[in-house]
Amino acid sequence: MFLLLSSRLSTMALDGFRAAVYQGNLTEAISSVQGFYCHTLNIAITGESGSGKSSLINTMRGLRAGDEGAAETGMLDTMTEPMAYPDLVLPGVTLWDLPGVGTSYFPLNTYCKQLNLSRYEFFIIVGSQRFRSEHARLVREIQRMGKRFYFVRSKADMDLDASRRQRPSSYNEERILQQIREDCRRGIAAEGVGPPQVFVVSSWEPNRYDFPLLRQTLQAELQQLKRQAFLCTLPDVASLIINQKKATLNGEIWKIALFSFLLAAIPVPGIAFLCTFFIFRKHLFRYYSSFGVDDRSLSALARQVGKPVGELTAMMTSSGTTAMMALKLLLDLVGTTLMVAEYSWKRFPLFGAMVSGGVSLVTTSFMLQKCLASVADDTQRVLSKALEAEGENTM
Ligand SMILES: Nc1nc2c(ncn2[C@@H]2O[C@H](COP(=O)(O)OP(=O)(O)O)[C@@H](O)[C@H]2O)c(=O)[nH]1
Ligand SMILES: [Mg+2]
Repeated sequence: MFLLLSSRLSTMALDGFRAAVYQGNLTEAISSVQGFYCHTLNIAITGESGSGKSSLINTMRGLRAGDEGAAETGMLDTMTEPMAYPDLVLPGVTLWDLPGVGTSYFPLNTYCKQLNLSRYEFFIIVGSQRFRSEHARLVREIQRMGKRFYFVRSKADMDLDASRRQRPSSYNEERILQQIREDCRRGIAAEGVGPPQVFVVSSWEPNRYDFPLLRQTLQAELQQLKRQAFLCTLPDVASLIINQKKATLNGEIWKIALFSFLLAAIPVPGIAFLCTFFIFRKHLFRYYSSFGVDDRSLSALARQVGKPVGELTAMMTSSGTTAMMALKLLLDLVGTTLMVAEYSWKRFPLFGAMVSGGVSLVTTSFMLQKCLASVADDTQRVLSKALEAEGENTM
């Protein structure tokens, strides 16, 4: 009952979010989904083949290899499809046992695409040796998707055993564990992730090393992870609405272009240039404010998500490209208008006016379409950044 009620509320929140994005009120869009989260969390257990992914899943579920319902483990990796295992303690959590990275079926370069990693909300990277390029690649990919992960360094018992045999006199368990943690943290930090969450475990000894901490941390962070998972779905929801709005505004461009045609057809040299310039400028600002990415709206949004406004304005790439494009097109327009004025207006005023108006019509409509597209892209980037910041606020 609780889940049903909550999912109905989530649907209402999503409707509010969509409406606010359509109205260009991004602060309202974020407010409308405050307090909502996903009810399920799909955790992908990934890493190289043989690193102990399946064994970790079994241990997390309180099972041993060979128990009924346990994941298959062993020396051979014949897995070609991800397998789902519900967590037996944490509500709504599914652990996905993924095939190993870097095998002949799943080479490093195509692994993320082949397994469509974007469908998982959270990741546990399992590595059984030193931090390697495969791990770095996974870290980068997860980061690129704006998602989070834990790094689990497995088979701690083997490292400790080897160390004990090699240097029995200077053997110090905590020091070795710390060295392993440091190696992993360094590797992850080199990919620009901080602070890395690293757990050194042995699936054969679930009560020792960092295994209890891994379970406690996941349990403690579960609500936040579900909230972040929910926020991660919103850019796609927004994308549909932003495209819808772009299509509507695109459909109106011909009217504006026609207006600019009529004005530019007035047989006074230079008028086409001025008309196109002012019409373009007026509508560009209208696009910024109607999508909610004008200066005032961006400041309000930055305040709401607790980020410096510069982080949001950095997402706005349209201003630069639009200005350059406008300048070039306007210069072309001035040239054409002057030429038309020189050769046609004096002798064939009607022809001159038509050419001048036509150039203005084409230029206005081309520029507005381009600007609209880049303002829409900016909106998508700004909103994604704001949602990411909102996700960080829940941490
Ligand atoms: N000593 C030790 N061996 C482990 C541990 N975890 C897994 N293994 C062994 O490593 C091999 C591969 O494990 P598996 O879970 O199948 O790896 P996967 O391919 O990543 O799923 C198996 O023979 C496991 O018994 C561990 O924590 N300690
Ligand atoms: Mg396996």
